[in-house]
Amino acid sequence: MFMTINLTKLVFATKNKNKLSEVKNMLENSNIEIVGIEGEFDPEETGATFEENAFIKAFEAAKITNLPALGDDSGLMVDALDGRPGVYSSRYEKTDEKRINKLLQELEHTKQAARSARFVCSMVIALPSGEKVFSTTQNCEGEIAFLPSGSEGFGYDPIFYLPEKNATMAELTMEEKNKLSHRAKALGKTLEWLISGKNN
Ligand code: ITT
Repeated sequence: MFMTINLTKLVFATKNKNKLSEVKNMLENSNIEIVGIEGEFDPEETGATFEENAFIKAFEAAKITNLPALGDDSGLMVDALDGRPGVYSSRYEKTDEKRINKLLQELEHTKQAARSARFVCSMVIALPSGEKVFSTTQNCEGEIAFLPSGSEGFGYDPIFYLPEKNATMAELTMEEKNKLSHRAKALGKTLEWLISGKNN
């Protein structure tokens, strides 16, 4: 007998309120409901890749809530730093401001042509049983600016420059960011999979 899994309601396995608002905004006109996770949620991110960490978060949230869960692990990979901070993006320093300042300092002597970088987002759907039913990893290409600019978004957005927009990610509205970001692309693939019905 096949078991049909209800994948129209998912719990989002994050403590990051900005990620939650972006995903909720993108799902506004869909029939997929996403709910935040209540209380303490801080599983140890021991994975070596974004995908492994997204699974760790999704499985933990699915176990706690007994609902299918969506995990998002994301970060910034800078070519001149051989891909750092990468999976350590949130552990690179203690606050967004310190993370930005440290990164700008590390790139102090790096010319514009060598400042290419990408935001990466892995999304994984896990079930309370521990089964990983979906995963995708998507990128958004850009450059590290010389100075922070803009006050929208979060994290590294003020120093992530998008040449085609002539703006940093933090100078875009949430709607604009949600058309091109790593998270928007990953959620797009996730939705395609959810809607295609391959999940039942
Ligand atoms: P959860 O683990 O609870 O989801 P978190 O903020 O710790 O929350 P990550 O472990 O995935 O999330 O770390 C992501 C890091 O990359 C963190 O420092 C973010 O600020 C940064 N980041 C991720 N997406 C970003 C985005 O869209 N814009 C700017 N910075 C981003």
